[in-house]
Amino acid sequence: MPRVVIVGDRNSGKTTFLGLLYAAQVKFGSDKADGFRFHAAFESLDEISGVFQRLMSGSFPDAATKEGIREIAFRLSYPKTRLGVLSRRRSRGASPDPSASFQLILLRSFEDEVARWRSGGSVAHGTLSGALTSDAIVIMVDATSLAVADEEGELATLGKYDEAVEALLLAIKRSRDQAEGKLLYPIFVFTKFDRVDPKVLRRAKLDGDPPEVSKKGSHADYAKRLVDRSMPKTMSAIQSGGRRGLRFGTPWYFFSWVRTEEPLPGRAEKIRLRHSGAIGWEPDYPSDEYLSFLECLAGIAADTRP
Ligand SMILES: Nc1nc2c(ncn2[C@@H]2O[C@H](COP(=O)(O)OP(=O)(O)OP(=O)(O)O)[C@@H](O)[C@H]2O)c(=O)[nH]1
Ligand SMILES: [Mg+2]
Repeated sequence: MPRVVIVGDRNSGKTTFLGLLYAAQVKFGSDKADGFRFHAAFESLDEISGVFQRLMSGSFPDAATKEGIREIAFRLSYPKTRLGVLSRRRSRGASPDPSASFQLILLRSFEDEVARWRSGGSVAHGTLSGALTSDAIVIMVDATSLAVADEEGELATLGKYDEAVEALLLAIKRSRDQAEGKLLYPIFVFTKFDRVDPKVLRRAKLDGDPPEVSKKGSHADYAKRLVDRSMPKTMSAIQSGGRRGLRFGTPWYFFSWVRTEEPLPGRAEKIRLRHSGAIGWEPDYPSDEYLSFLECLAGIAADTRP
């Protein structure tokens, strides 16, 4: 079962992302015409369905529901036709399996953990150790933390977070230097992209909205331009070669967001709901991005199958 580790800063939108991922699975799993099947095999089903219910009624995760989620296992089956990613791989001889299981592991207080480990602790103990044996690493980038460095300058780097992710990637590489022909897949997810500073996009010469996820090349280019500038150390760790041992795959990129209502003074921020055929009402979010994310995991499952 592929292990997918999620890293992100505190309050970066991790739980909301997982809740929306769940919502996308429910949406496509319940739409018969689509034939996309999701089997709820969550170990933390209570928590994730609690987050899901809040999102569906227009609220962000609360402190109680967001504490619980650490590890989520899920099983996904899908019709062969939907998965372009898979059919490409299948032609290279991988045996088609119409379903795949995943384990999503959320590393909590990621920066604290990295700091503790770098000041003398060991990465093999504590929650970071889960990352050492992962098949893919999901790197959350909070779009609201992207900023322009100065009037004429480039985008600012994400400093400490960039260094923390770089350190983790290099540690994973070191710990698996005997692995021959092994790939670790980096996946960047921009969260809260509805709140990205328009100045940042203008400075990077990007349109106000990312291209649709179906336009693979331009979608990736758009994201890469932001990641290259904000996470330079992480990117060079990913590109660092070496003839032996673990290598990093070409990164994948996704965008996560929900639209919110105009904030009312003194009230918690509300998610904007939209009408949806299958379910009634749902958050206003880019479900294609989450579906593609799941397809990406399915592709990784096909590649990592022993
Ligand atoms: N506008 C907007 N706000 C978001 C989005 N995602 C998260 N937020 C805001 O960010 C807050 C934190 O989101 P969570 O998903 O709980 O973040 P987290 O990373 O799980 O937080 P911790 O578990 O506490 O580290 C939410 O309460 C929202 O206010 C988004 O897509 N759009
Ligand atoms: Mg959380």
